[in-house]
Amino acid sequence: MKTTRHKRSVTIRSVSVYRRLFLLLLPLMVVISSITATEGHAAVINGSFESATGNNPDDWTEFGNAYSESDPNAQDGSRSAKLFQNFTGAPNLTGAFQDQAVTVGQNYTLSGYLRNGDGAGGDYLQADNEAFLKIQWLNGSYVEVGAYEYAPYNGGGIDSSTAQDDQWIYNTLTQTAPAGAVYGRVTLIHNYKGSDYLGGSSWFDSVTFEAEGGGGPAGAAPEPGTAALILVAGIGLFGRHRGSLKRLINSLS
Ligand SMILES: [Ca+2]
Ligand SMILES: [Ca+2]
Repeated sequence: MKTTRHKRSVTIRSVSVYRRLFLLLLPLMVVISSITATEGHAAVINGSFESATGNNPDDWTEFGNAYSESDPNAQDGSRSAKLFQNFTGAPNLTGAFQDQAVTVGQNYTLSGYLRNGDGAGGDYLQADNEAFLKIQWLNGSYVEVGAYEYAPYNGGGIDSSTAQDDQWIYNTLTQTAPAGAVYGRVTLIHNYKGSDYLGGSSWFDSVTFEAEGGGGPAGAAPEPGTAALILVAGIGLFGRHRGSLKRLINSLS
């Protein structure tokens, strides 16, 4: 009987200790979860196209002929995205996209490097064919609420007349997430529109999508200053329970 009572007493004491430990650690858990939750929304994933299954770039959805290929002249790493026409007659589009959570009213910058030519003097864009970056704003049901194409006619992108052959050209465009936007669809476009059916490919590398100020898309990791403030607040909350913590440690010893 004595042993049973002792066991029960130990069990009740353990439950009490765990409960108190949980309450003491709660502020810290809140701090950690708030940081990890926001880190869940990273900027473009695999924006350098280094990760691929075969030639299919991971984390991107493709349409037409869009591939991740080994590229000795990659802007970053050893692979880049190569896009070219569908061979179904002009016009047709090839592309790759991925969606990132955004906040209405926040400015976002889409950037990346585009190249005309395979880096060795071949496969140049012909006629009116062009390649560019595009942001498409979507609501929670993935219906478009706005779009912006940084095509050559908007001063960016590449085509047969504006591109520096075999050179990586940096493109960047900043837009504000419009009312209703829940996602920013980061899109790479190869527009095959030459009426004379002349081809050519386009290459993309180092694509990024960031909230203005470097914070990344909505809910991205907080700025170091913000993270530090949250941590200080968490430590402060924890500090308020220092006496309780001391008593808990004493009760455990
Ligand atoms: Ca790369
Ligand atoms: Ca893919």
